[in-house]
Amino acid sequence: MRIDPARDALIVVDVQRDFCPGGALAVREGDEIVPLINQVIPRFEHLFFTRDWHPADHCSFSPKPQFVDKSWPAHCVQGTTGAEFHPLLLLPENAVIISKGVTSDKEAYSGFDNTPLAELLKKRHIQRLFICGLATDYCVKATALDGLKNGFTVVLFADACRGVDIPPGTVEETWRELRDAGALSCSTGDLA
Ligand code: VGL
Ligand code: ZN
Repeated sequence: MRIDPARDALIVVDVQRDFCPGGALAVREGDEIVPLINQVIPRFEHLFFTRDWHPADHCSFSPKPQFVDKSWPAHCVQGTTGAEFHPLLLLPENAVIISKGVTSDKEAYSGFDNTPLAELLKKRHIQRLFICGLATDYCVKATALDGLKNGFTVVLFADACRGVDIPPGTVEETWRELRDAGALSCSTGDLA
């Protein structure tokens, strides 16, 4: 897989403390993807880091979160430690941070949902998106599907994604859905 730095963008989805082990909505092995992402970051000129950035009374929060019904423990509350990017994640100066889910009454899994992401990518004449991050079955999936809907070629760094996987099998099903929708996948080690 050869990167064209002028036409390719890297989108790192929600690699935040709350989605990593020890966090409020921890994804199993969520932190294991950080060194893999750090390895590919220098290959890209166009870098976008999405973050879940919820108000404290966000509509997805529940004191009895069920997960399967998309009710969650409070997570990634604006300005809190849990909302910070993983401390070891490289964040180059030229990276663009895309905040989503920023109003109480609206859920937003996709990095394109009520953000300037599509407009920024089009302004930069980006054609292909490389996507990785957390969680495979929610925000990575929604971002990848919206990328396809917006006309981009989408390639997932499969080894640099981890999912919630409740119930078990959800992540596997997600990969099928992404493939059926036209997304491609590769490994971070495949970059020439
Ligand atoms: C996410 C559940 C709730 C994600 C965000 O980043 O995939 N999942 N909020
Ligand atoms: Zn959220």
